[in-house]
Amino acid sequence: MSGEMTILGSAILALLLAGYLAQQYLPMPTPKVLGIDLGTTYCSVGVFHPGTGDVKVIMDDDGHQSIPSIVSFTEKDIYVGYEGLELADANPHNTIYDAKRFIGKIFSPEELEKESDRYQFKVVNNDGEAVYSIKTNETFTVTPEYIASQLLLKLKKMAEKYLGIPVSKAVISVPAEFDERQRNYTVKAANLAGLDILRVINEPTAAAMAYGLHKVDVFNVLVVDLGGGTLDVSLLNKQGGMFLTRAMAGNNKLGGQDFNQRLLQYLYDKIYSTYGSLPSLKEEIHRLRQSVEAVKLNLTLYNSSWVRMPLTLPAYRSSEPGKKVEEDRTQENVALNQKDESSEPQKVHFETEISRKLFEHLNEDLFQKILVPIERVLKEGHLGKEEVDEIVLVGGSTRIPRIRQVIRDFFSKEPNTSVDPDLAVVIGVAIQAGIMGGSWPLQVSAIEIPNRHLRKTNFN
Ligand SMILES: *[C@@H]1O[C@H](CO)[C@@H](O)[C@H](O)[C@H]1NC(C)=O
Ligand SMILES: *[C@@H]1O[C@H](CO)[C@@H](O)[C@H](O)[C@H]1NC(C)=O
Ligand SMILES: *[C@@H]1O[C@H](CO)[C@@H](O)[C@H](O)[C@H]1NC(C)=O
Ligand SMILES: *[C@@H]1O[C@H](CO)[C@@H](O)[C@H](O)[C@H]1NC(C)=O
Ligand SMILES: CC(=O)N[C@H]1CO[C@H](CO)[C@@H](O)[C@@H]1O
Repeated sequence: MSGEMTILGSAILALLLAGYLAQQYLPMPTPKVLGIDLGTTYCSVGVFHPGTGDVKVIMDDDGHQSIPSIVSFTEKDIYVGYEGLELADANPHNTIYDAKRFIGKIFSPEELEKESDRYQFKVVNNDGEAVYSIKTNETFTVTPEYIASQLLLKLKKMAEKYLGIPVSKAVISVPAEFDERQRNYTVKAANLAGLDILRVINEPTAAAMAYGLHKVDVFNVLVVDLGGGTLDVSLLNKQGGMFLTRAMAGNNKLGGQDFNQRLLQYLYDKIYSTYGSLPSLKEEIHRLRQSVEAVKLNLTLYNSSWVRMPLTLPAYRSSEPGKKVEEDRTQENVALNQKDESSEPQKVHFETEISRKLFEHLNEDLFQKILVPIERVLKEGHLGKEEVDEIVLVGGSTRIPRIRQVIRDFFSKEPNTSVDPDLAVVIGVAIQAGIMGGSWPLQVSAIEIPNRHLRKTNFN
């Protein structure tokens, strides 16, 4: 009997040894499971390389690590990502974006109407679900999950090109606040793209994993995700290597676009006070918006930046709809303006310096608003701010130095910012995909405990 045990024991040992040697001497195993971040405005795909333990975020043909979540329909074809973005201006009614805001969601008629007013494409109410009406040389409707499937198909192809083999399995992330229905529809979208979803994980959990927090000894993790238009704050607890979402709060009307708007308003005021009129050419307004974004990005690195551009301004005083113009319209002024209306537009070279200090001053109240949902999740989680072990910052807007400082000052603690905030989620999902792909036989396979009863508090 004991002899048999020994033989069995030796056999097992031999097997383990063979496995170990195989890992050492066989060619690097190819990743088999994709990690996908299907974002509202951008999406990305990554893989975990079992051999090296590195995550690779896969690039498109032009070297982008993320593609815009945009799908544009024309008579000829369906254009996805950057190709869809290029068509957005020329084909606005058939160019769909923000599909993640609609996927798997049931709306009241009023809610859906209000939502669709924000877009140039047509949203139709189909028993409470949103569908998009497309009109090329034919008229048809598509669902949000179909839009998502086109994005996922593109990501899948990028990954297959990089890996050189077909892939059919993936792990995908969703916002922590997604209910079961929204999760199911996200999975359905992946299935339409020929992907089998092994696990759906929450975005904040993925971000925490990108920092390796599943492997170190921490208990309370706070994830702040500030993107282009929304703020999401999640409080996670780690229990025996598993993350549990304890509380969520956010503001779905706060993000990079709002900071740009403040700067744009400042420039309008400056132009008006210097030249007495405002740009009216669509092209110039577009370029002004682009330089606002460029200045904001530069100010994350430099103390000051410049806006420099030629403008063609109407000779008379114009007023922007909704803009407050100083009340200096004396009788004389009005007469002057009327006379000027027929004269040539003035061509000027507009140039102004924007310091980081000025940008911070213009946005200080908005930056302070970030603390509201943070305080809320601490209160809901019955946690003092000194009990938070790690603070993880995600989303492009967390690059703004003043925002980091507001958070650092509140916690008297350095937040975790070393991972690219635009890629933290996809990196974390790829790590989970590596675990699911069995890169190491004894890896745990689950990293998250679902919390079905949690609701998110919104502050707008
Ligand atoms: C629309 O155009 C495409 C390609 O130009 C063509 O294949 C399709 O049959 C056309 N559909 C209709 C209804 O004319
Ligand atoms: C989601 O999908 C699962 C499995 O297919 C199903 O059991 C469940 O009822 C679905 N839930 C909703 C809300 O659609
Ligand atoms: C920016 O300004 C701060 C003080 O206001 C100074 O300490 C820092 O060196 C400056 N950085 C650059 C790049 O000029
Ligand atoms: C941003 O910084 C780069 C590098 O210094 C510079 O070349 C570029 O002109 C700057 N852009 C703006 C809008 O200030
Ligand atoms: C400020 C900072 O970088 N904090 C932590 C970020 O996360 C790692 C865990 O991987 C910690 O070791 C750092 O101290």
